[in-house]
Amino acid sequence: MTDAEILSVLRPDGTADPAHDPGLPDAELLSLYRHMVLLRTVDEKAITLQRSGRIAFFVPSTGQEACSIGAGHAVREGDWIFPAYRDHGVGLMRGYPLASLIGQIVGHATDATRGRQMPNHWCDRSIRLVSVSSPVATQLPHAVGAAYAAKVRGERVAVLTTFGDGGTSTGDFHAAMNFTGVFRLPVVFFCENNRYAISHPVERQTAAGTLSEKAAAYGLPGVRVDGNDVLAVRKVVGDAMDRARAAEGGTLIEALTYRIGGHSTSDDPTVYRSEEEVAAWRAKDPIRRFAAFLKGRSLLEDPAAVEAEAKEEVRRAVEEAEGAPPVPLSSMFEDVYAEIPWHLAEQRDSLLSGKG
Ligand SMILES: Cc1ncc(C[n+]2csc(CCOP(=O)(O)OP(=O)(O)O)c2C)c(N)n1
Repeated sequence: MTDAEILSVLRPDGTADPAHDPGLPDAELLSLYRHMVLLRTVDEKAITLQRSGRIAFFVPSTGQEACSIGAGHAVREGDWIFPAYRDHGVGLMRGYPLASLIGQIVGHATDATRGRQMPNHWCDRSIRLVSVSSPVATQLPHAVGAAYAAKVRGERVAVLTTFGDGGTSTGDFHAAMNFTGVFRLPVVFFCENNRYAISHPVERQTAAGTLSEKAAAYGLPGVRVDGNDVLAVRKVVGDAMDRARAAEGGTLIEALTYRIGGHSTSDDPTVYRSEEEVAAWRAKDPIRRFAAFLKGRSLLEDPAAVEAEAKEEVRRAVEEAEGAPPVPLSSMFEDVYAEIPWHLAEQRDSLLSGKG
């Protein structure tokens, strides 16, 4: 991989490069920060819940908060989101309620997916947040389909889809990028290159110098951005979404970042990564970096207060989700058929009578 042209805004001295600063109002800057802290707090709590047997599984995004939150902030009402499993931050930034997010991982009655989905498989029709796909990169052709439909209907919306570096090796990536190029569709492909697909390093994933240069083969612009810089991510995703809404076609964005924790709660990353490598990326923490910028602008006085507020919000959401009753057994037979077929009705009755 080469280091060619990586766009960043936040400079080492904590100031923003005026050439690319998206120029967000103070309240929006603070909102970005709060959501990044909230996202990290969700991770910490979810890992504790999983380790103590209160949830089954979790996919953390620690280290990648600037990607999800920066990209999520560029999504407007009417746009569609087809996210990867690691991007709960996109929904959170778009207004997906924390109570729903925690409800989904706990899987009790407050879970909109009624305990049928794995944790991290969120969806919310009201904000066009389409259900997370488990198979790597299958969300890309789904996003393209939604974009094609929007184009046919003459709607001026953009479609954001997010995925990892491993996703670029799939046939779905090729088909989605090609279709988007040929039909000039409003899709923003946001690839979070966190350097690993579970244990598989990105250098073994491709022989190309960068992932963004793959865009050229499909006639799309390809952009590389510092994925630990929330303002830079906001800038490039915002520009690409604007282009999409203006019917100027799709974009591939490669955000360079790093997953600080395991791939999921079922992974032990110490067997394939060195402590030095992780420490080097910890030093580039996206939240600390943004906090330095906010402090320089006198917008953030007390980061500990923001953290305490996030902890309390998450604590309350967990309490609500765990306090909800379990999903009733009968729900297993609902939501598929408008009229339940006789053989399923028979099975349901047998189960509910306790004789099943
Ligand atoms: C088609 C398919 N193959 C394999 C898997 C198992 N799997 C789950 S996540 C993952 C790695 C994906 O890595 P990447 O796309 O880089 O995203 P990241 O997890 O790093 O965010 C794999 C191989 C899967 N879910 N789907």
